[in-house]
Amino acid sequence: MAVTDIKSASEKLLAAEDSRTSISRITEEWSGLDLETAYKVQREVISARTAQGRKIIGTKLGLTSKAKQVRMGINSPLTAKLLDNYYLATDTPIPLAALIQPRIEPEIVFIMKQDLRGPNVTAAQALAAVESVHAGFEVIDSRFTDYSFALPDVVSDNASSAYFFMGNKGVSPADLDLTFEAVALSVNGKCVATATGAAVQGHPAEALALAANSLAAQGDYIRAGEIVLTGGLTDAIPVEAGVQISAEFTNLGSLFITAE
Ligand code: 0L1
Ligand code: MG
Repeated sequence: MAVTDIKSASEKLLAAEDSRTSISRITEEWSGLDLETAYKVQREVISARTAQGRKIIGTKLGLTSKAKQVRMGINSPLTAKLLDNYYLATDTPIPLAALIQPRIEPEIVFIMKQDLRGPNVTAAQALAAVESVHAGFEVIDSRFTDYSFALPDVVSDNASSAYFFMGNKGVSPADLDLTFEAVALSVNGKCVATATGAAVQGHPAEALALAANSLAAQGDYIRAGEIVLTGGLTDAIPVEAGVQISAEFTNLGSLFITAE
């Protein structure tokens, strides 16, 4: 299928996800795909999923930390949508058969108590709109072979979204200093990376403000009740069958996840 416009790009991404078959960069075939158009492709992908019955339950940020930006070779954060079928309870193993090349990354997650509309939202205003803060894990699964993409590709691909987990423990943002909230990421009991909330744009509330301000440019906003993933705190690690992965936070609790 030749990719020349928003419709054909979205159809190629949907087919890749449905058939669990990776594809080459859209920007290789469609060099004119700019960032603004890429967000239109993302919206087309999400519209196709909502037409199939999926519901939008939140927003996610990607590439908000240096660790992620360096790994992916892209130094600009992006936003994407969370659909209801991305959510997994923490006792559910990651379903590898549904995925192409899964990786997992620990995240700080917000549940919103108020709408947040850009432009010009500050981090303080963003944090004041948060109901509770949770430990999280995001499972990403780029539809592009070997995660080889440019910014317009990964924006079109809804920021590699696949699944996410969230801890039950919710802490009021007033009771935390998220700059210093630390996480230890471990694989089979061995710590492989650590980070603090400062890794995410200096403070996860800065990432939240960034999301509200960039959504405003698309005529969109963050709604009360939505879940917001603020972006991987560390580099993402590959997920294999039988692995045990944990994210232990200072105050947000711990998540222990397996895959099969
Ligand atoms: O595939 C990717 O790494 C892009 C999505 C980034 C997710 C994140 O930084 O949280
Ligand atoms: Mg992420």
